Formats: sequence, structure tokens, C-alpha cells
Amino acid sequence: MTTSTLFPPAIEAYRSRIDAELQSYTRFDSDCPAKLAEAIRYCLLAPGKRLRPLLVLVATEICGGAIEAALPAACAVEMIHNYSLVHDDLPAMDDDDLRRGRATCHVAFDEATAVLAGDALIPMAFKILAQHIQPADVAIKCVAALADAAGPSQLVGGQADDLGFQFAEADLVTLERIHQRKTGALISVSLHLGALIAGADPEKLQSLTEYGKHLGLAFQIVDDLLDLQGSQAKMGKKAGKDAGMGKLTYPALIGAEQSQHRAEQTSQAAVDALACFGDAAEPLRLLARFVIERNQ
Ligand code: GRG
Repeated sequence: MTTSTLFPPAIEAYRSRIDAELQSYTRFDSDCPAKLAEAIRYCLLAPGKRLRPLLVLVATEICGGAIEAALPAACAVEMIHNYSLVHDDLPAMDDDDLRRGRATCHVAFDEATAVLAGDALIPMAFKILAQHIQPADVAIKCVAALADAAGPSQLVGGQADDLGFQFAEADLVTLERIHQRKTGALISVSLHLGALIAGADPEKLQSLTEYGKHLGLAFQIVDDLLDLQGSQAKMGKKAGKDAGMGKLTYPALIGAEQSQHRAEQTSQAAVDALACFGDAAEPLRLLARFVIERNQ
């Protein structure tokens, strides 16, 4: 998996800031067992696209806020995303041995360590929000919003439904409902956190929520297409898993061509939601294009 230059230079610069900040949040005291610390760093610092933290930073910036103020929230979202990847890869869930071009955490370490590394990332994320987002009332709103998006009705609930799903019950409404929660919730909350930190007005908040809803869906449709048609070398994770596991996906339901069309329409709907920002929203337009053109 190559993630060195995925985005235009301005966005790449943010990605470097995010990576540096994640490094700084993974210096553990001597009470943290060395193997656990190593596993957390192995997963969190592995080369990911950093899409969600980028959305936090860009949302803050286009709402008139400062990147520095939003960096802690960007890292918190990436930590929650990372825990979900580590747990999703476990034998009890998707049972994957490749992620971000490397052995998954339970393969590189062991299953118990992977469970614990994922566990540790959750309180780390909320501690960062509580300690580093200012003022306190904004920190509280951020904690509540991220807890909601990561909670039993959103990320965890979407994952539970995805795991328990019977293909015979398949329809598009069910599929979108799963994806909105499993994938969309973290993408949407990233934009929401960025807007909260910048003190965005209700119109901007609403428009970013709308953008996030469409972007999350477009991202997932492309993820399904990549699983079907993508290259393992580029994606850094196994391809062709969904069909093998009988998973409910867009291509399985409506075919690859229709899925591609739907991804493009959905990405355009995301862009259309940004009208109130004018030219300032250009980075979010670029990210919407990236989401449907990506090959990893
Ligand atoms: C275990 C609670 C829990 C949830 C798991 C992460 C997840 C939910 C499922 C993974 C399966 C999957 C392919 C979901 C589709 C969307 C997704 C989260 C893709 C991975 O995100 P990227 O492509 O990854 O942004 P990087 O590595 O670039 O950060």
C-alpha cells in the first residue's frame, strides 16, 4: 500500500501534521506493558489514508477555525477508526491477515494483544478530547458526538448487523442502513467535530452533515467495488473477501456498473451540499473526488 502522495500538496501537509500528532500521543509511561504499547503504535501509525482526520481539519478550516485547535479531535477520530479496524480484522469478525499492507495486529502479535490494543485506543481517544479541546463546553459536545457515532446504534450496531446479516433478506434500504452506521457515522462525525471546534453556525453545520452523509455512502460503495475489482497490492488488504463470505454489498445487489454510477451520483450530492461555503469548500470537493477515484 502506497500512501505517500494521495492528495494535493496542501492536503498532504495536513496528513503529515496528523501523523506527527499521532506519534506524540503514543508515548506511553512505564505502566503500559511494552508489548501493548508496541501493538498500539504498530496499528495506529501504520500508513493509512487518514481520511477521517483530514475531514476534521478541513471542516474546521472552512468554518473559519484553526487547524491546531482541531488536531486533537482529528487524532481522536483516527484512534476510534483504528480500533474498529483492529477488532474487525479479528478471527471472530472478518478474520483478515492483511491491513494497510502489513500483517494485521493479531497476526503480528497475538489475538489477546490485538483485542487489548483496540480496547486501549478507545479511552485514549476520549481522553484527548477531554484534555485538549477548548473551551470545555465544546469538548463535552465533541465527546458526546464521537461516543454517539462510535456507539451501539451507529458504528458498533452497524457492524453487528453486518455480521449477522442474512443475504436472503437483502435490499438496498437495509444495505444503506448498515453502511450509514458502520462506515458513514465516523465519516459524518469527523465533519461535525471540525465544525463544532470552529464554532460553525447552524447553516454550515447542516451543510457539512449533508455532505458527510453522502460522502460516507460514496466511500462505502467504492469500498465494495474495490473489494470486487481492486488490487490487493494497492489496497494493502485482501480483495475478493465480500463475495467469499456471502456479504451484502452494492455490486452484489445492483451490479458493478450501477454501483459505480451510484457512487458518482452520491459524491456529486455531497459536493452539491457545500454551496453555502463557495470556493472555500474546494478541499472538500477534492476529497469527494478522491473518494470515488481512489484505488486503495
Ligand atoms: C469492530 C466495532 C467494529 C467496527 C468495524 C472498520 C469496520 C467496522 C469494518 C471494516 C470493514 C470495512 C471494509 C468497512 C468499510 C469502510 C472502512 C472502514 C474501510 C477502511 O477505512 P479506510 O479505507 O482505511 O479509510 P485506512 O486504512 O486508509 O484508514
